[in-house]
Amino acid sequence: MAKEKIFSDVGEKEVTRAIVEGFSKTFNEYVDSDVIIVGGGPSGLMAGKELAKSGIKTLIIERNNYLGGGFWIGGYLMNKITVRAPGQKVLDELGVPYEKVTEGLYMTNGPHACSKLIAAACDAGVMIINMTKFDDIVIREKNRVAGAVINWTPVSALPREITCVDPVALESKIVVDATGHDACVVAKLEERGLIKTKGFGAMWVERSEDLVVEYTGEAHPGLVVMGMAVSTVYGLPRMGPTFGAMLLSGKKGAEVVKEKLKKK
Ligand code: 48H
Repeated sequence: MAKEKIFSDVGEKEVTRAIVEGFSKTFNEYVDSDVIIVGGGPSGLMAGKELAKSGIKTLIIERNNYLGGGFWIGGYLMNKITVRAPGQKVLDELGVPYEKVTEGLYMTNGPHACSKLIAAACDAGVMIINMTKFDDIVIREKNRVAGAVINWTPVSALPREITCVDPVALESKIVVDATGHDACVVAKLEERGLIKTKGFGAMWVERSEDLVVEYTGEAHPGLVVMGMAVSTVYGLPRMGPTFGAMLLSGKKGAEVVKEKLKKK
């Protein structure tokens, strides 16, 4: 007697069509978004979650095939994530278990914290495109940032002689630079003499985290900066392997974006 089949009769062509059509539909819809967040690290994911939760059409573009940036492995190749108070309140919100190390310092496991944050952003309705590298800015009247020029990461990674492939552009009301130390979006404004960045300063955790949250905001019309990119833009001290400011900067950045969208 023939064994009963476990799986359906769906073949390769249906699988391929599902992927191509599904991606095209999403991509087509998000060619025009309210907000494009460049960078899917802790600050970008946090902001994306908050924005999408408020019904704002939010797209995260991430150059890697994974999300989370530096949030998987906190520091020194040891996957413990620390947050200084009040960062643990965000861990509570995300349902991430943690331990108290000492008064004002909390510790959790990177994979657990990062996967919960990614899931929260996805649950809130953020659209995510991976393996997509931010390449340049779209500029409109009065040098307002109005979108992102992107290309597939493998195309950007190969020498020009063998990948002479033009990028495409996405439009949005606001662009967010959440690309970490390199502040890649701001760098494109700087290349054109539209902004001057200072580069992040030496480590001084007690100062750094408050300042990063304080300076999170619009760095140029249409461009909001959050996370470690804030330190790079304003020359603030770095904080080392602790993430409270990244999470709170993402939250504050989302509030700034919401205010900007109200005025548009
Ligand atoms: C698409 C890009 C591009 C690009 C980069 O580095 P991240 O984790 O950034 P933050 O700011 O959310 O968090 C910083 C934190 O991880 C950290 O490094 C800390 C606290 N350091 C302290 C210190 O003293 O050093 O994530 C940025 C994300 C990554 O996933 C990148 O792959 C992505 O942005 N990205 N995506 N196009 N051109 N550049």
